[in-house]
Amino acid sequence: MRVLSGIQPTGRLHLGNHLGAIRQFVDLQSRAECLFCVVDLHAMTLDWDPEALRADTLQIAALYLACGIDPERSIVFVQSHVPQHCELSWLLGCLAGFGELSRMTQFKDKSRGRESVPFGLFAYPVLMAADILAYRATAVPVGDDQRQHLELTRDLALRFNARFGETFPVPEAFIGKVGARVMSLQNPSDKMSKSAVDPAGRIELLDPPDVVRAKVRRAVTDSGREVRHNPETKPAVSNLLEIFSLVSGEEMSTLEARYGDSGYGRFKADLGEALVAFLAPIQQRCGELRAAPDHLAAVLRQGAERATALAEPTLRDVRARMGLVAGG
Ligand code: ATP
Ligand code: LTN
Repeated sequence: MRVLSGIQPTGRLHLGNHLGAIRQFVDLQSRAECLFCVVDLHAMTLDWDPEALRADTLQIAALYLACGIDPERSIVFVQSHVPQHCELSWLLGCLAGFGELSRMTQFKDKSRGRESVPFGLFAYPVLMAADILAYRATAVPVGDDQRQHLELTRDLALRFNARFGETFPVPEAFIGKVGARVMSLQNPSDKMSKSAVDPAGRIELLDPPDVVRAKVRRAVTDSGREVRHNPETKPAVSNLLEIFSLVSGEEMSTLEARYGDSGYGRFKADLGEALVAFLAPIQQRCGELRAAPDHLAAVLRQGAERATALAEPTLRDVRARMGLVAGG
C-alpha cells in the first residue's frame, strides 16, 4: 500500500482537518509507505495573498510534524517543490472532459456567484489526480468532502490505462468512519472549514485555551436539553459528542450516560477542557518547530528529493506511453 494525501495552505488548520485527515495520516504511517504534501498550488485556485500563502505553507508543514507525522518514516513535502505534479496535471488534463469537471460539486460551490472563475479552480481536481497518480499511490486518506475528486482520479487512471496500457493502480479513498465530517460549531449543516469567514465555527489547532473554551461555550445546540447522539434530530449536539469522543478516546455511549440529562452547561465545559488537553501537546511541539525554521526547511528539502525520486520514473513512463519524444 502506498499512501498519498495533501492539505491546502488556505488558512489555519482546524479540528476537522485533524480528525478527518491528519489523524488517519498518523495512523497509516506504521502500516504503509506514506507521502504527505502541503498542496500550495491548490491554494492558488481562488484569491490568495502571497505572504499568507508562504506563512500557511510552513505552518501546515510544522503542524503535520506536530500532530505526529514522522519525517523519517513518511515523506513530507511541498507540492510546488516537485514540478512533476504540474507536468502530469497537464498530461491528465488532456484526457479529462469539460463535462465531468463542470460537474464537480466543489467547483460548482466555489465558483458560484463569481464574475470570473479562474481556470485553476476548474483544473483543481486534475492536479489532485496528478498528485496521487505521480506516485502510483493506492490509498488516499481524506475527509468525506473529497469523495467525488477521488472518483475522478480513479476514472482518469482507468482511462489512461485503457488507452496507453497498464500504468496506474486505481487508488482507493480511505475515509474514516468517524470524524470524516466534522461540522461547524455555528451551523451544523456546514462542514467545519478553514476558509469560512466566521472563525467561531471552527476550533483551530493553534487556538489558545481561552479561545477554545469560548468557542465551545458559544457553539449552537439543539432544542431540548438532553445530550444524545442523533444526527437527524440533534445535529449540533451529535457533532459535539462526536468531537468529544474523538478527542477524549471515550465511547459515545459513555459520554451520553454521563451527560445525558445534566443539561448542556457541564457537557460544554468538560468538552472545552478535553479539547484544550488534546491540543496542548500539538501546540507545544508546533511552537518548537517554528522556532527552528532551518530544521523544517531541511525536512521539506529532503522530502522533495525523496518525492521527486519516486515521481520522475512515473513521468518518464507516462511521457513515453503518450508519445512524447524522450529528451535530454
Ligand atoms: P477550505 O475551507 O479551504 O476548502 P478545508 O478546511 O476544507 O479547506 P482542505 O485543505 O480542503 O480543508 O482539507 C484538508 C483535509 O481535511 C481533507 O482531507 C479534507 O477532506 C479534510 N477536511 C476538511 N474539512 C473537514 C471536516 N470538516 N471534517 C472532516 N474532514 C475535513
Ligand atoms: N483537494 C484536497 C486537497 C488535496 C489532496 C490531494 C488530498 C490536493 N491534492 C491529493 C489528497 C490527495 C482537499 O482536501 N481539499
